[in-house]
Amino acid sequence: MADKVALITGVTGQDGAYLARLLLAKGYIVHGVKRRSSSFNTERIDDIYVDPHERDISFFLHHGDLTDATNLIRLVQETRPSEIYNLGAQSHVQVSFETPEYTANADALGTLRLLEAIRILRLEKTVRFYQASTSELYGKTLEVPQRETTPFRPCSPYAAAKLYAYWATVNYREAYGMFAANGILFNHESPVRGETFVTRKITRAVASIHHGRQETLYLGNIDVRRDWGHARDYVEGIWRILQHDEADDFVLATGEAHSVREFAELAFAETGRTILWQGHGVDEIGIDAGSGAVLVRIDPRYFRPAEVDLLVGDPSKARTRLGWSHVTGFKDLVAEMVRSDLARADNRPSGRS
Ligand code: NDP
Ligand code: GDR
Repeated sequence: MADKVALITGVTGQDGAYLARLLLAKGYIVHGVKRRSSSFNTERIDDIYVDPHERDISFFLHHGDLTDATNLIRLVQETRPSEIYNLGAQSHVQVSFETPEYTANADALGTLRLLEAIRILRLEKTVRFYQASTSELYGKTLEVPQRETTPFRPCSPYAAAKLYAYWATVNYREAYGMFAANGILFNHESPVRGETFVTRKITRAVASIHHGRQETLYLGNIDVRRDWGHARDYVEGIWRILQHDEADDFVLATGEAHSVREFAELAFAETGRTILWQGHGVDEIGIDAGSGAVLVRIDPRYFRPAEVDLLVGDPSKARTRLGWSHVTGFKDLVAEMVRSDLARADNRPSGRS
């Protein structure tokens, strides 16, 4: 197993950080691609980074960007990976409505550039390629739960870009015999989830309010339902997808849906708080704010131009063919995220989308 070499785009993100750890623990040499940034963006992987002057290093970082084709070709050429995990993306659905062209460039064309890099270097028979596809592809589909055969119906620039990447991956598999596989992953979270995704925004607010640094939390649509799992479990599934004997596409999900409202209520309950919901069409629940209840206001600024109401996955194929299923359930996920944010001393107020 000594010769397994992985190249991970998006290594500084939530999944990249969990996957790099998993692969290092399995004995891989891991090359991660990080973007140039004017401030540090490696917080999630600082503890596994080793000074390049040390000996016997297995984790390397390289500057790169999915919008830069020559850079990607050079990185693949220099690192000679046996497995490429394309996790890099502009991954925020709401932000994609504001930056649709950039999102298409990084998420759709970025995937194509990486696939082409493999082909240009004639590595299509030696490299295994993983594409970070998403339940957002299902968008407004009416089929519940969603599985690998469910028709896609994307409804954001992010999902449309990821749809292109999904089909490019399938096409390179069919056209060039490349081991190229999609993981269609439903929402997965963790204590290092990006701070502007709703789960982390809520758990950070629980901590800020508990420590007296914030009074009110503002949220958008709280009735949408998602299938939330833990990133730790999902990176194990990602790895298994590339170890399978044939390249294929797999849904990774828990099979359970919960609303944003439920997530928030459970999270605040961790610190013994109830919620007084206010604003924009929510039924104001008749409790006295003076009783220790937390004020959560609905703010239309967080509504999306088009919304996905319900996503819940059927992970049967991954269970039967990969032996994968989630370990951490919804309640434990919420509790772990709240505990982690309570323990962080540096919580700033949680206000952004
Ligand atoms: P994050 O937003 O936490 O991480 C995204 C990563 O991509 C970061 O490392 C980011 O760098 C990097 N990145 C952004 N733009 C570029 C670019 N132009 N070139 C190179 N790298 C770039 O996402 P997650 O870890 O949560 O998700 C990983 C992947 O899985 C993404 O592709 C996402 O769309 C997809 N996905 C995620 C799901 C989830 O629930 N988490 C579910 C389904 C799919 P920087 O740190 O500098 O911003
Ligand atoms: P999502 O995650 O769009 O599913 O994409 P996000 O946590 O941003 O939103 C989930 C749902 O919560 C609603 N919502 C809010 N969302 C945010 N961010 N902020 C709010 O204040 C708020 N209030 C309500 C949203 O409208 C939405 O319905 C994530 C990303 O990781 C993608 O990259 C990935 O592909 C999908 O999950 C699966």
